[in-house]
Amino acid sequence: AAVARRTLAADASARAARALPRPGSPPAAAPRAAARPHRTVHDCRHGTDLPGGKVRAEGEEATGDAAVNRAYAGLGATFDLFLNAFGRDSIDGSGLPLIASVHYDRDYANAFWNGEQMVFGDGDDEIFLDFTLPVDVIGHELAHGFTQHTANLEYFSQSGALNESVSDVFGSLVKQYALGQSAEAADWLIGEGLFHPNVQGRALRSMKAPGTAYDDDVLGKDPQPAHMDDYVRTSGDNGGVHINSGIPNHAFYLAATELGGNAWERAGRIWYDVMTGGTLTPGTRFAEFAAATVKAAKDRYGDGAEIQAVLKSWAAVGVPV
Ligand code: ASN
Ligand code: ZN
Repeated sequence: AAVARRTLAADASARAARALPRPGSPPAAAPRAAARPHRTVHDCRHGTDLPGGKVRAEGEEATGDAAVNRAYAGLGATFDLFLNAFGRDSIDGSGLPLIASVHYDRDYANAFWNGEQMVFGDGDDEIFLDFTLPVDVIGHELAHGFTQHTANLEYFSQSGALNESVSDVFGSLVKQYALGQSAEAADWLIGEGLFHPNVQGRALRSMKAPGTAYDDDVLGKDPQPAHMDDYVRTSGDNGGVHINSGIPNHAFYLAATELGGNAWERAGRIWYDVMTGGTLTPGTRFAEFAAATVKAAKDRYGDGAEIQAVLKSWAAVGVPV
């Protein structure tokens, strides 16, 4: 049966190779058009119907609404990172149109990827400002789409914390790439500028120093660990996906700063290779992910500084490789 299948496949491809171009199709040697984003921003006008009314499409000029324009720019910044740093055409690798809705609901203090698009609230104006403000938050939400189209890490427990961490990694890289910042110059914060001035804190999370992003009377203290010894076992937050992401977040930070230079070039490429390499499963846990980064570092860079940096980083956060 296997032989027969191969023969059939060979026949089919030979037929395809002999096929004449259809009238109107471009000549075979024509260069492919450069990939470009296909963005659409919608306005929910404080309702919850998605996507809401279209207010800005690709190529249209800025509107009078800063949230719309920030979302549009953030989609572009994320598209640019994936294309220019990794050669990926949009988050699915096939030019997926990028859709965002702003002004979702009233006093909505979050942003999310719903499987098809991004959604941003205006914040509650007591703790959170507008969720389109930090470009890394836009990158974070879109990176959930990237994960959905690649490793599809299950949003629970360790695989969920990896899903969250991958969104923080690529969200932070979107910001670093947009600002042209090296690993040394980057703040490694997620959601800097999102808190209301009343809040005692700089950001939602810190990849450089998990657990120190905020310490506030109302919010309490940033609960993120930076080491497996402090892994938080909880039934809340899908098993602490936004908490324990501090551990792989910190490993990425350590690898990127150990290597130095632009984080998207080597550390980012290794993490990208892991996500797109086809070896992860939805249930992948920290140790398996760490082993995959070691293999990816070796496959791409051989026995050099990269694999050493990756090994050292996972050891520093207590994940065995
Ligand atoms: N903003 C959150 C996130 O992207 C929403 C959520 O909990 N899924 O992680
Ligand atoms: Zn997330």
